[in-house]
Amino acid sequence: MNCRQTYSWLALKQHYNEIKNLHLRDMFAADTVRFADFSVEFDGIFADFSKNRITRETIKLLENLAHECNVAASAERMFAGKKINSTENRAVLHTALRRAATDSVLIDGKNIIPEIHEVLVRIKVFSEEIRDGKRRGFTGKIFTDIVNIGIGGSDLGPKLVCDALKFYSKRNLTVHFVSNIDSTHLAETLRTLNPETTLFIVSSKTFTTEETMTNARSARDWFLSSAAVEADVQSHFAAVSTNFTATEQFGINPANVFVFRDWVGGRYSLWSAIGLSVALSVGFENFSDLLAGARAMDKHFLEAPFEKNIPMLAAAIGVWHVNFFGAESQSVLPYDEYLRLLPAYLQQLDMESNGKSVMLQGEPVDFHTAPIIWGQPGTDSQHSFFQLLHQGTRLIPCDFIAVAKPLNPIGDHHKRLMANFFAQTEALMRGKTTDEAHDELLGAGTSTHEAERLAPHKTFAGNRPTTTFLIDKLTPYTLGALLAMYEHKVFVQGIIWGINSFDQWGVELGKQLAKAILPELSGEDPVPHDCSTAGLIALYKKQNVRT
Ligand code: G6Q
Repeated sequence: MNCRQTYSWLALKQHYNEIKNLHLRDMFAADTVRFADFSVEFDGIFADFSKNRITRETIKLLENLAHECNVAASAERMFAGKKINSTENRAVLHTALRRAATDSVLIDGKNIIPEIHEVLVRIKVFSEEIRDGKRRGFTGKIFTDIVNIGIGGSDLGPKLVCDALKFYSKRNLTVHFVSNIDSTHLAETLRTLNPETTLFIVSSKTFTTEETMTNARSARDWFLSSAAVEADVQSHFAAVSTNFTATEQFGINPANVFVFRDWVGGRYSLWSAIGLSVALSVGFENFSDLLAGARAMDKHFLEAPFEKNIPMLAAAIGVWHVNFFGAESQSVLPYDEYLRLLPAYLQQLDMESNGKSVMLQGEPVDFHTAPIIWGQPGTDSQHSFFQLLHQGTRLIPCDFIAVAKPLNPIGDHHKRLMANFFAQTEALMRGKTTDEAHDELLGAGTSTHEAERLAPHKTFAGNRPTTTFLIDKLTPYTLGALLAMYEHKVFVQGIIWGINSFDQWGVELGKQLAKAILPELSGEDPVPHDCSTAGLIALYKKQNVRT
């Protein structure tokens, strides 16, 4: 069903016209319980939605929309393993990866939970043996460096989590991530590493991805160019994949292969064996806590009433911004250095999932879907693009994320960080009127003429929507809950928009063309191109002569 044809969409349209000119400043002034009414506390994550341009009526209408679009029933179908990824005829079961061992989820009549837990036990044993120095390199030395070779979903999730949980990591075991096919990425990573103490994890769902396989082969060459012999590859390479045959062909010892299944999408795979690097870095207990946090969020998502359901509200308010206020982008602003990779991770999660223009039955959408996700950590970003957030011409809803208990307290740094955090959402909400700017200038001794000239430049329209997530403490558990929250937010939006959030056909065309161009770069006859592409290829071939 097209969401635009629902009763609630029409009602929301009318409601938008009624409230679009309300200013958040006035809404707060008139309603002292706004904060209490539009915020939700869940297990160490506090979400404040009150600084969005919503009223109680908005929430009611959005709830009706979710209801008319069958969001709750669709969520149950996903959790139950129905094949909701219709273009690939696959179930979507990243949530099963964090279920308890006693649970049961059936695919084609088979319970998949026992296999998930068998793999978890293997991850536990393997990661503990490496961390404890029981498993060593070919010369008997303890491993000091792990290199995860993977890209997209096989990189962004574990990279984010390893970085975010660095506080909990084993400091004498460094995890590196190599993703780009640009050889600089591999070369700069390996430059200081010792082959005797380096373990490679080749992470690829398909084990055919060009970037990953090219990097994996070059890493093996690098390893073999030391004193190692072919048989030593067995103790220095592990793999995470759904393609057991290909890992074997590559020469990886089956005992070092950790499997997952095709019902886990790449960008949803950090909970699977793709999290092996996480378990190596922070230990299996912490990896389990990450899963537990996500599991708790799954329960909250399935059970909490709409008006107290964090992912539902985040999703519905996001739809409200995109489809009614015409917001083109959404900024993610973590005020915690450990969460600096969150915007990049969410770019893939959100834009690869919902960057679609075709509905489930193949008809084109006649409304906007995923916003452009972007962001950087605060306070750094305050000194760059915040100008546009405050005074630019576009409406950019922002997620502000901070942690109440700092992991590395030094002096009053955290208070200063948080003062900025609170000030920014207040400023974006309130703004500053021209009169206020004018009076302020006069108060500072500026002449009347000068105050009039400068006041428009110092005016802030305000009324810019923000959602605040205040995390009690950054732990594996709260991180797991936060990431699962975003997964469900993306899911709900995909259901409302009637698109398939779990395929990614849009990345295929470029891959196909690259395959055709590659032989041409090595001297084979050119394939037909437009004159721009042909001209650029010819120029590159001329310039790329090795000196
Ligand atoms: C994610 C995508 C994509 C994928 C990479 C890597 O949802 O499917 O980012 O993760 O293309 O794929 P492999 O894991 O198969 O190498």
